[in-house]
Amino acid sequence: MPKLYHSPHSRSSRVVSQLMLMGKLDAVEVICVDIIKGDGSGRKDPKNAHPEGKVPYLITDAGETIRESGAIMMYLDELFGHPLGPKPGSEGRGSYLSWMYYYGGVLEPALVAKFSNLDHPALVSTFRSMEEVYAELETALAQNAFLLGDKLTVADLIMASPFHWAPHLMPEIAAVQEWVARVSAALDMKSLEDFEAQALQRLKVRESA
Ligand SMILES: N[C@@H](CCC(=O)N[C@@H](CS)C(=O)NCC(=O)O)C(=O)O
Repeated sequence: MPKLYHSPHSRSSRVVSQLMLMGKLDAVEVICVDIIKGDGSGRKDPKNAHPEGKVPYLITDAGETIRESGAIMMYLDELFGHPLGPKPGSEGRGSYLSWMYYYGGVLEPALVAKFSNLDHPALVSTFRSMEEVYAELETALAQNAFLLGDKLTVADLIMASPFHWAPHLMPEIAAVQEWVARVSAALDMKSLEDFEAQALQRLKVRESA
């Protein structure tokens, strides 16, 4: 069984949401670990196999390790028969790959620059800014309910995720706001919250042991 290293209310939560949506949460061993949070609290958990103590991190059945949310999410979609993404060679695959890489290569750096108030020409010339990300999303969603058309894919899960944990970064663009709401509605937020509460509890019990 693949092992997923997860910390509640973090970037690995979207992987848990994906597994829930695919009905495959029981097919992966979720190992809950502590991480160092943005405010400096927490710790680098010795139980976490990630070399830098980050989450998510996946170890496959063959013992191969996978880092980076996008890679893990695409791997899990493939492993379980592509329920949430186009298969290699099928229509939409190029767009899907573009969004998955755009997330890690553009959205994340632009997002971190924005919430850290970093404004350096090298950042903008290399990654562009959240304004361009918002414009890309608006264009993609002008005619479609989801990024690849009328079906939700892993690309929606990863691209919408920052607006779930940082709603203040949501642009005043109706098409984007409605899309984020559609992605939230497709996810089982209540089950995710219950799962996260139990994970937090397990971590607390471990800490006090
Ligand atoms: N680009 C990575 C980022 C992973 C990441 O930074 N995760 C945070 C949790 S939201 C973390 O583990 N932080 C702990 C640390 O930096 O030590 C991905 O998306 O997988």
